[in-house]
Amino acid sequence: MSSTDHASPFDQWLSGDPEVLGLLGDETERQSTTLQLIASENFTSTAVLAATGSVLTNKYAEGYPGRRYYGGNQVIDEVEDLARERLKALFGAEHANVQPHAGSNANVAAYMALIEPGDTVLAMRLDHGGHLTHGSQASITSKVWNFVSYGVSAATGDPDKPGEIIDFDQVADLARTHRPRLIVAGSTAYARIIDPLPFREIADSVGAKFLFDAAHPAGLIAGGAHPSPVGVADVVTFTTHKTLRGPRGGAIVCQSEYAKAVDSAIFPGLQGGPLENVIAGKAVAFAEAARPEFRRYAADVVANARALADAVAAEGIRLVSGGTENHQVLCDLRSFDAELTGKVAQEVLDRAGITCNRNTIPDDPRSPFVTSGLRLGTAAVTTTGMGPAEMTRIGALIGRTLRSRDDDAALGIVRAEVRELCTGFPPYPGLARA
Ligand code: DSN
Repeated sequence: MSSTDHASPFDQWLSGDPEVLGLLGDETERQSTTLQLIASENFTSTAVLAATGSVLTNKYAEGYPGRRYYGGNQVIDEVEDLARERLKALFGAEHANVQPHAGSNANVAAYMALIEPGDTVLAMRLDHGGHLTHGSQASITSKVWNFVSYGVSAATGDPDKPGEIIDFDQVADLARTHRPRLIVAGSTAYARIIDPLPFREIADSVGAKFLFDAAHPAGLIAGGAHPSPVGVADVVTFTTHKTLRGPRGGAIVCQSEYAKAVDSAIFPGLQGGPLENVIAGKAVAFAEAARPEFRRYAADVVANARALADAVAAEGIRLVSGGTENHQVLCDLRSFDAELTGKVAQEVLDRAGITCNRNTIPDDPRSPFVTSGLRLGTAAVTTTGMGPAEMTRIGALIGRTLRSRDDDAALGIVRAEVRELCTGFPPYPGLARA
């Protein structure tokens, strides 16, 4: 990234709306001067920003390329076809749907395509790392389908075999007992590789279909750092904005036999007009993820997560599952300070310019609003060019912040150090305030 600061086209185009322009400037400043450690976030390229902020937002395009319900979609068809072809090539998939507005929509559409209302689904427990759409009581999914949940094994306290990994014996037992029509792999807070093969074997043993929700590791899969579930699972859903580094949205790839059902589930089943500007941004991101340098990026994300995990562990914070194999570091704060909740830790880190989110940890005694854990992620900081040395420094800053949580002066010093660290790694030099 160049280091020249200049006014962006956005400044000019928004000059008639100083309120929104000001807020965009504030958020650019926040993203540039604080550490973005939310595991589900990233910095897109400026090419993705340009496509997402384009005239394609003006077009109604209900339907699919060649089968639209509105006129004037000749160019839009080419945009969506380009995105679909790039996505199929990226993952070696038979069919792609790039219209899901979000990962949640993609998951609900996959359920609609694969099973009937009332059918039983076996998916990961929310408090062990599963997603809301994996059957949480708060989600529509639990009202339409009958969810049974598997979790991770118990923590052992043994550093060589720490536990807290997916318990495939439990998955197999639950599958035999409940005979699900669908088994879901994938998580939102789990720091380990999820191997699709044992899930496939268990699904086959009970005649279930298999959905892999790759929302978090999609970029690691595209970059060759994690095994691909494509061709193993019947359907793979994911988000495009986490490790894949595209615009905010979802996508689905599947085997040809499910293509029609998946497409019908998204439109007209679940959504109306697709966001073709976002689909253009997805096309750009899929091409970027196919480049050799994205393989380096995916490997660096994982190496940085390991370095960050080591650094926070050195501060006395216990790592759920004993470490990490992906972009996430899941911290159990009770070892650091039994009184410190995830909520308080998130708030105090925010004050110091370190942005992350509180998270439940397996069998968390506290509520999901309070929690005993923190989830950290390295996808965004790796995009800015930070490496293991910066991760070590960030781990130490986190420790200092949490120890100094009642000391405003000490927090101010950390905040200044964070700002200085970020100055060397600007995510959008061209968008910096003049
Ligand atoms: N909320 C997203 C995350 O942070 O992982 C998942 O939807």
